[in-house]
Amino acid sequence: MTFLAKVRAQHPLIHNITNMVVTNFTANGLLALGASPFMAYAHEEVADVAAIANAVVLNIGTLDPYTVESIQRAGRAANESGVPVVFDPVGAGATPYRTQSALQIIEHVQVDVLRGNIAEVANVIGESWQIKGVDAGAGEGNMIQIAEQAAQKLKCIVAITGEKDVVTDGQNTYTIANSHQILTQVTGGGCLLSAVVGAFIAVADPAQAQERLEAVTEALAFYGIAAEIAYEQTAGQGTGSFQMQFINQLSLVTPEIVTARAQITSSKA
Ligand code: ATP
Ligand code: TZP
Ligand code: MG
Ligand code: MG
Repeated sequence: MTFLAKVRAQHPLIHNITNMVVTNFTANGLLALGASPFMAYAHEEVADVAAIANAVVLNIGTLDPYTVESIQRAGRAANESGVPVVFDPVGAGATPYRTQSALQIIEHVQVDVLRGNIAEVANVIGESWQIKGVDAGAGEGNMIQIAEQAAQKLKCIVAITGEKDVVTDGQNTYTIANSHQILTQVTGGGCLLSAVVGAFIAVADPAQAQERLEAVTEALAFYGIAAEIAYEQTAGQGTGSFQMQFINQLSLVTPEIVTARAQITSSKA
């Protein structure tokens, strides 16, 4: 059974601590996929929610001290209960506060998947890379190298997205060519992807590291294929129509379509 089929059969509960820009888009995207979104931030309940979730997705898009504390409490509770944690370090490198908060989170929480654009991931591991707000700018270096370096340093799976996406555990690396550039013109394209990665890793066997890596890779291929089909169906109509059709495709793309369209290549570090 593919991970997509398992998500649709199991409806994993995804605890999101995310940003105020993408909250509704994230919840609707997860519902379309077949997962159950749950947004919960209060210090009084985040540990309890994380412990009963099937994955926890942490995002610093509109961070403040209260949310950073919520993220750390949820992350630690997830670690204690063996619940997988996805971290999206939105805008790391854009301001010292954002970078320091991202570093503080990875110091206190064992992250299972780090998902970001190349600038965010580079800044999290102390490599400089230009970032304009939440969007990656120019930098020196190779996407695969930075991803592998980050995975080895943080001992987790790293997914860097851009024109192509890279997923690696520091040893085995997959490059995914599915996607469409129009996704970058819809806010939350990356944040929802991080939540979708949470839904896919939620249904992978935690004892099987390779299975987790494959689940994250399938999540990115599935998401890119949904974007490709949504674009094919709304070409010329603008980003609003694309956004609506993209949510539709998250519910309509089947495992068979993923198998037929996936463009995945593998390499070794
Ligand atoms: P940023 O804030 O820089 O936009 P992000 O966190 O939103 O980053 P992206 O890198 O935009 O994340 O990735 C979100 C989705 O958009 C991924 O599925 C990725 O494959 C796709 N994507 C990003 N850039 C491109 C591109 N130039 N061409 C095609 N697809 C892209
Ligand atoms: N500002 C702070 S968070 C955010 C914006 C615009 C959303 C970023 O979403 P994404 O998925 O990284 O494009
Ligand atoms: Mg984007
Ligand atoms: Mg982002």
